[in-house]
Amino acid sequence: MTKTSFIAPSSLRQTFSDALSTMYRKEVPAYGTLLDIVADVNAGINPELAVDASRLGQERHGAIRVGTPHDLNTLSRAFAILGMEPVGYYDLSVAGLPIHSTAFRPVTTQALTANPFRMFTSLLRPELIDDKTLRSEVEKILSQRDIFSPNLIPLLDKAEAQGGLSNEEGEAFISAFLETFKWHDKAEVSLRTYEKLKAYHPLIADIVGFKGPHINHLTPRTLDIDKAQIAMKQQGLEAKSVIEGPPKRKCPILLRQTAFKALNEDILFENDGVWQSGHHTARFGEIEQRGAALTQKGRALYDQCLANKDFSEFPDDWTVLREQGLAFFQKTTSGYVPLTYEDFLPVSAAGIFRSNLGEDGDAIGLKAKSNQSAFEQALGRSVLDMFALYQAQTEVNLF
Ligand code: OOG
Ligand code: NI
Repeated sequence: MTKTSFIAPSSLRQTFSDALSTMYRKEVPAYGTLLDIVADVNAGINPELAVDASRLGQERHGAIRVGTPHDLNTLSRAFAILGMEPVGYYDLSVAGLPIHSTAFRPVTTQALTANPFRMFTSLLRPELIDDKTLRSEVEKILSQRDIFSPNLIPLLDKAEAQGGLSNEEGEAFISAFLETFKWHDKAEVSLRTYEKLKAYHPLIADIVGFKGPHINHLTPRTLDIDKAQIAMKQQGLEAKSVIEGPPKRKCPILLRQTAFKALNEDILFENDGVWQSGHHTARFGEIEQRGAALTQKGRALYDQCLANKDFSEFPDDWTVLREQGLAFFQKTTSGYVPLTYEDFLPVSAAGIFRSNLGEDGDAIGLKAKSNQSAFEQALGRSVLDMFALYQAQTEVNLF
């Protein structure tokens, strides 16, 4: 087969993102309501206000949590086929959560414009479980579980060996990969084991207790999160009271997010052939408003403002932001436009995790350090530096 007959990674990513959205809409009807609210709000706003309007309707991010280095490594290989690379290292142990994360996403302006789908992906750090008995139980359960469809691996090997996939192979790859993200209403562990995991931390029950890393939210991008949040409440979705990230501004920067509370869902647990019913809380709804990507200088100022809970020092004018080197801009025929922030914010992510793990999702006292090298070893490669990627984007002229 010649190289030209391979389906483009961006096209596979688009198909995957659409398929995941369709699946999640069926699984969580409130997600459909959220999409409608966001579409209405966006339609009522001048899209020129968007940092990048062309991609709006199809823009989503999802999140999953996996248990083993092998799982993360396979995900990294599979996302690469969709043109998604791991960007950034997020240490959630500082927030008392026994995980560390990255975001898989497209990295060039061209690929981002084609489809900007991203996946926030977290890996459990069992070494942070200080109860040794529980830790070995967790490791045993995880070692017996395969989160990937048997159809996926041969296609993945083939894609890597031949440098791409044909249309038909691409379709088979996507449907096999989609399996990994499905919801399972039957747990893989007994109710007793589930309760034990949950008592230690609900995040561990979520990662370890099921057949796979069900997608826990899929987030559309809105142009006005304040309006969308009001509409969420009007539609009876229990939105959180605070919006994570920077305050409302004339020139949006980074990322503002809000979520509705996770659903409490019915689950069946098996114990020696006897089924018991119980519940699990994992899936929630989230919306986000994306603004400009900040330079390292801009990010340092943002972090300082966040720590002081005072953003008055942060300029709110595009020209000033550009002249002071606080945000990234791209040159177009109509002048300079800010680059969209494509990544996540660890403080917001920690807040989102906490509010969606229910009342027991609080921090546990972790004597942890970040461990990017262990994460990268699991991943099988290093994560990319977001600032270098934004810099590279600014060097591409859009005309
Ligand atoms: C991921 C939470 C992080 C975001 O938007 O910051 C996230 C999770 O709950 O698994 O999605
Ligand atoms: Ni999210």
